[in-house]
Order: sequence, then C-alpha cells, then structure tokens
Amino acid sequence: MKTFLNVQDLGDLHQALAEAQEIKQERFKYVQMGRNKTALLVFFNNSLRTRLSTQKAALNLGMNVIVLDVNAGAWKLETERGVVMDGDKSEHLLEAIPVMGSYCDVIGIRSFAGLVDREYDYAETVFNQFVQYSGRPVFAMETATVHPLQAFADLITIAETPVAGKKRPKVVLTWAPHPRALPQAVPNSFVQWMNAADVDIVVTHPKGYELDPAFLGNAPVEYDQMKAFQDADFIYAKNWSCPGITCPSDYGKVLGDYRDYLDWTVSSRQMAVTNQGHFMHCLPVRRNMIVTDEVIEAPTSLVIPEAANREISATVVLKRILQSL
Ligand code: AN0
Ligand code: CP
Repeated sequence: MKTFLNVQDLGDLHQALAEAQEIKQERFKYVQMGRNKTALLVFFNNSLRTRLSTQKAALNLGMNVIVLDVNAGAWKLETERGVVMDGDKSEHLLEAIPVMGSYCDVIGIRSFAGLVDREYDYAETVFNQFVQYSGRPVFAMETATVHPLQAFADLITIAETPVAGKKRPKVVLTWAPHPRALPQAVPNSFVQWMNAADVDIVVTHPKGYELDPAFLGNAPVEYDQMKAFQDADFIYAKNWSCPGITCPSDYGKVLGDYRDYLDWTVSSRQMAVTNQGHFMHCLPVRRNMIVTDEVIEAPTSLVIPEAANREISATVVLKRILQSL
C-alpha cells in the first residue's frame, strides 16, 4: 500500500479485520518488519490519540519514529504555489516535502481542512503534494476530507462488539452541536467505511449539513433524529460544519446559533429508543454539548476501547505500507 486515504486502499475488509485481530492478540508479532525503517509523523494540527497511537503502532513494528509539529519549532510553511512569500512564512512546502522525505521511509500527515475554500480542501491539496513530492508512501492522520485511521478503528470496535440476534447491526451517524466550526473528515470517512462494511448505516443531521455524495453514497438520511435512533445498535456522534453541498456559500460554517440545536445533544432521551445502543465518538469530545455525562459514562459507551483500537488500525496500516517498500 503506497497511500492510505480511503477504505478501498485497504482492499478486502474482512481480511483487514482479521489482521487487526491477529495484531491485537500479538502486538509485536511483526516487530522485525520495521527494523531500520523510519516513520515521520507530520502534524499541522493538534492531536492526542493520533500522535500517541501511531507512534505506538510504529514501535510495535520495530520502526524508528520522528514526530514533527510544523507549528511548534519548524519554519512556518507556505502551502500554495505562486504566492510572493513576503509574509510570516519562511519556507515553502515544495522544498520542505522532499527534504522531509529524505529522512524517512514513510510519512503520516495531519492537515485539517481550512474550511474556507471548499475546492482546495476537497482536492486534498496538501496531502497530494506530499504524495507527489516526498517520494515516500504517505498515509492520512486526518487530512482535509478524511480520517481513515479513525474509521478503521471504529469498524474494528463495531465488529468486535456483539449485537444479539442481528447479522447486520444498525449504525447511526448523528450530527451533534458544537460552538466552533469543525471539519467533515470524521463523518466523511465514517460513512464511507460503514457503506463498505456489513452494517446498515443511517445518517441524521439538521438540514444544511448534507455530506458530500462522494462519501455519503447510498446511505439513507433521516432528518428526524429520534426516528433515526429507533432500534439502533450503535450511535456514532460527531459535529461537522456545513459541507457546502446544499448551501455552497456556507461551506465550513456553523449554521445559525449552536444554542438553538442543543436538542441534538445525545442524551438518555434519545438513547432510550435504541436497541440498548452503544455510544461512540472519535474524541476529543465536549461533554454536555455533543453528549451528556450520563451517556458517555454508561457501560454501553465505547469511546475508550474505540480510542484504544487506534493503535491496532495504525499497526495494520503501517504493516501494509512496510510490506510494499
Ligand atoms: C477534530 C475534527 O473534528 O476533525 C479532530 C477529531 C479527531 N476535532 C477538533 O478539532 C475538536
Ligand atoms: N480521534 C483523534 O484523531 O484524536 P486526536 O485528534 O487527539 O488525534
């Protein structure tokens, strides 16, 4: 595997899930594979889980790891070609990328959507420049439009949580309120991966937050959150800003006042109509905004095992990349 961005990059999902379980049982099974190989993890944005779990995954495989926080200690990078660099940015990505590539064998990138220019974000401009100019395999650690290491960990978590009497669990992706604009990467990847998995996915959100059809695919949208939650086995909550599908000029914005949407906060009121549904969220989560204390602390909440599975998803992905070197 030379790039990791979409669910298709992983090939057969049953095989990938089997590999995840193999690694979970014996984390250091492939510790020889990464000997003398170096992973460079480049962060343009904050992270707790991705930073730790991806480093741990590289260590599981015996790799060396270098972490670069672009905004803390490195030169400020210009990302657009053709600009006169007379501002605060001292270096261009077009030099920085091949330099970074010269010190490592594989590169992970975290570069969130700017949420200003939809075309720029959805073209995956920054990620694709790393693919083009680094000369190394590149994997997403949340890019402008996707967060596949998260979605893979979410799928591992769902697959290992038994649901009595159902072959295909009902999984609901629900929008939830948030005071600040957030990217669409997590819901985009989640729905893309659920469409490819053996589950029945339903998406619910207020009007205006329609996800890009390239990710939504044939997943049904139910605008009534309580109806969507009926008999659900897994509730996956996430806020996202306007994807600009039905309202292009509102791309990247919070629509209206978030305080008018607080009835979308996941509480025991909605969980009561589910099939003893499990609560999921990628974290970090704002309590009593996205979800109440009661729901996130309930025994049916999966947020901690879900985060723990990030180590597993990253180990499978890095292993696949090492096998292709
Ligand atoms: C980010 C987001 O919503 O994409 C990262 C989530 C993994 N969240 C925040 O910026 C709070
Ligand atoms: N879920 C996730 O990617 O968390 P971080 O932003 O802390 O890495």
